Amino acid sequence: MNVEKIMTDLEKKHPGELEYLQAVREVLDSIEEVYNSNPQFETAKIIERLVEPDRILTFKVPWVDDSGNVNVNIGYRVQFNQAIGPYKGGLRFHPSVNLSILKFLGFEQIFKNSLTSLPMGGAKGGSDFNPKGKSNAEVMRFCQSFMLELWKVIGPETDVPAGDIGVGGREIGFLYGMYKKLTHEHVGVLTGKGLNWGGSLVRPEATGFGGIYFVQEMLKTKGDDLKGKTVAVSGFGNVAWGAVLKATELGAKVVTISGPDGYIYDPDGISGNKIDYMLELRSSNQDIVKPYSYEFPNAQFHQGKRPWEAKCDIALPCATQNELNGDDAKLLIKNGTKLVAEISNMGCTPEAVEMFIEHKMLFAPGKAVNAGGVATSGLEMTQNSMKLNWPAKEVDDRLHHIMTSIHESCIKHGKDSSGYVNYVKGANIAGFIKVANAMLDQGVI
Ligand code: 2IT
Repeated sequence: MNVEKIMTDLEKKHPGELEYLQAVREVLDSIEEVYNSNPQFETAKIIERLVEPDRILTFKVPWVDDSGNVNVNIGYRVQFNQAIGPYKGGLRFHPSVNLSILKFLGFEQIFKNSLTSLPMGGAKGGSDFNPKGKSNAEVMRFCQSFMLELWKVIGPETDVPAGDIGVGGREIGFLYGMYKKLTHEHVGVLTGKGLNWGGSLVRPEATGFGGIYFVQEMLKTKGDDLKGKTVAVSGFGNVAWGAVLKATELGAKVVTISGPDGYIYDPDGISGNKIDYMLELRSSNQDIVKPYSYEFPNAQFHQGKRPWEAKCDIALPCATQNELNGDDAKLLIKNGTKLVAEISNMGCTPEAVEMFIEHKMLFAPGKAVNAGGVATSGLEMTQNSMKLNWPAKEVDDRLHHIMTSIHESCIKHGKDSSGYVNYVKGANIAGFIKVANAMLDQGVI
């Protein structure tokens, strides 16, 4: 494989799809050596087949708002790869959504899902619809219209969507209701379902909890743990909430959360009822974090700034892609941060990642750190197939075990001769090998 040639060809075919090209380059750089020492991959053109999605569905989503106005959004499903299981991955509803973003997320999902050790292929979907500021009825009408197209290409053994940014329990409920009406079937076609109708305990917490379990393993390699550590978190949604909850439970002090409007610095730590307040903030239907500083006056609100300027031992991006850039990385390094783990998808820019690795910091990528979310979706699918519900402890124990084994895979494939663990390389190689071998076994399809 010649990485530069593949990238040049892809840039020609998909000009301007920056996030997608960024995600592909990171994987190619990581796997180049392994790929080229296994000529059977080149013969079968595994990489050329892997970087293009199996198919992309785009569709129109017309809906009527509460004032009677007709609105039109775009809906997408990118079915990327199904070598090791049915397509699986979230739906993102956010005004920034475009094909490049969904292709990057779908591509990453292939390797992430492979790392979980569960049989799930990679996919992603969503819409440029913004649920913030919309009424429940508007969100319902949008979701129903979205599912009127999506239902044709999904199914419990075909493609199992879930939530992502802007898609939580409420949206999954409306989507599921319409799917059921259209198909006359009550099946596990979506994950993140309500507990009364097929959902799994611990799924809401799973991405954040899994991320913190992974961080624990990273710290363990240095004989360290979370007790007494100062942690900076970005975002204030579902992922940030789960991470703050578990980090605090394990004795860390979380001092920041953030929104599009700026970040909160709480010198006393975000714990107890302040964590519950994050849920309130989220359901307030506004995309701002500032009200936290009215509710808890000891906390400061920093308008228009990102949390990476706060002094911390551990930084956890929990919001969206490329939310931590080279300048932020410099600040963190200057302030003595020892560990950065992406709980968001591709939270750091390539410049930032390069700096962390150059400085031999503990750094791990989203596809390993945040895999607990989709892993627990996989456990929800298992429970749906058995028509059984596991108790919370069973789900949490399995999640913990999966995160520990993903960490082991990263060490196995990412440790260099000096003993430094390159988690980016480790995660990409471990995720890739399994998918590539499955593709070899199954022929050119
Ligand atoms: O990025 C992700 O892994 C998710 N949004 C969760 C996907 C899933 O299918 O649970």
